[in-house]
Amino acid sequence: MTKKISLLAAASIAAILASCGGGNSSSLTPSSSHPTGLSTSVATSEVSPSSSDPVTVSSEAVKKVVVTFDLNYEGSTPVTAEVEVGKTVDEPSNILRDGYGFAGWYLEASCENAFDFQTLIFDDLTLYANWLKIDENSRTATFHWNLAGQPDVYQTVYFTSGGRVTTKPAKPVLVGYKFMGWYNEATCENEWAENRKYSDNIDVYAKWFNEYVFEAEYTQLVDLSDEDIEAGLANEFGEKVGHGYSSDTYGLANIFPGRDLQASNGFYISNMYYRGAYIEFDIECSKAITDAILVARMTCEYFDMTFKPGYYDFEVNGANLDYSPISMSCKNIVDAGTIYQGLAPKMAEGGSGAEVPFADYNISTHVSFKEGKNVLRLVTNNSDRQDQTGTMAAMAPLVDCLKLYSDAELTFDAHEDNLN
Ligand SMILES: [Ca+2]
Repeated sequence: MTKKISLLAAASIAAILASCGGGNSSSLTPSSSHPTGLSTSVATSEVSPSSSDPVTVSSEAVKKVVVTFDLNYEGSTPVTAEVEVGKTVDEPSNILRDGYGFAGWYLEASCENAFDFQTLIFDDLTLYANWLKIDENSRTATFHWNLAGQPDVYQTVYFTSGGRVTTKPAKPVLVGYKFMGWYNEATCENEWAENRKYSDNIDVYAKWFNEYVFEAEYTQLVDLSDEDIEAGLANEFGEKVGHGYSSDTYGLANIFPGRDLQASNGFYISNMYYRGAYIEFDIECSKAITDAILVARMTCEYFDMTFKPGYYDFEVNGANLDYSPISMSCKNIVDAGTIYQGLAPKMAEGGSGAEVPFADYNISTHVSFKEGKNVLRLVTNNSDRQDQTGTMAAMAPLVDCLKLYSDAELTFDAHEDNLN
């Protein structure tokens, strides 16, 4: 029996070790360390009253603190995890006790204040397991992944009949998806009321949106329409016109490398510095939707810039999206030990050429697409010429990519030949 509990402790430590590197406990994936149902399982092993010495794992690489997981019952063996200062700790899996259901980690042995695993840890910390004795009043809340390709159960927790579900699993995270909350049914129509009291076992289902990343450098830059040529948006060869600082650019020359700016896919589109300039994303949608989430990854060049509807537009099938003003700042950009104010380092006297890294900006949570083909355009709609910016005739962001979230299937007509 002693051997069995030792193996259990070792497994927990291995799970902690396996997840310590990233320092982000919220990334629960269906890997071998995933806590699917494990942290709430009922142990069949007996508990050994043997050594109570914590098992500590050492590393000298970076400053670390120790989180001790005290199982909080007589004879239990605590496990510990080393965490980089300022990071989160992962919740250990497979926490077992005979006759009890695991009911979460608390800040004190009396289990009054639940620990939030999103908390950044700066000092040594001890957490205490809470347990619910399994009896005729015990009920289970089963949280389901509710996503094809994933296991059925994400986590099961115990609660007392007539009470609230006091132990809630950490928010599930999965690359390529966005978790949208817990729902009462697999079809995700009614949001789960987590503060309600329940008398019977319940099932709760995760709602997911697919994540799509559409790169600006894969939008159409050549073979533009005669209409665009006549409007001066493309040259006589059908290449998209860009206005740069000192000269015009055409077609694929509007693509710039941006690895240093943390550009998705390593490239972005610039030079849309004149009224009417646009970047168009042609998107096929599997069904009519009204609740897609749109995030634009952008940055500013040369100057602080503020964008708002009517000045720089996000146009879906001809209608402008309403969005809250977005301010981008070149201030406080640190490069080679210098803090630059007002102008990007590439413009400041003695500047090194460094620019402002790309960032994600929330545009809308209510984007409507129709079934079939949709056109999403980013349109420069101002003529704010800045004195120092050469031939540039408007304010516009550098555009890296769009991120769209929806339960529909979205297909981007990507011109991947642009980078060949
Ligand atoms: Ca990009």
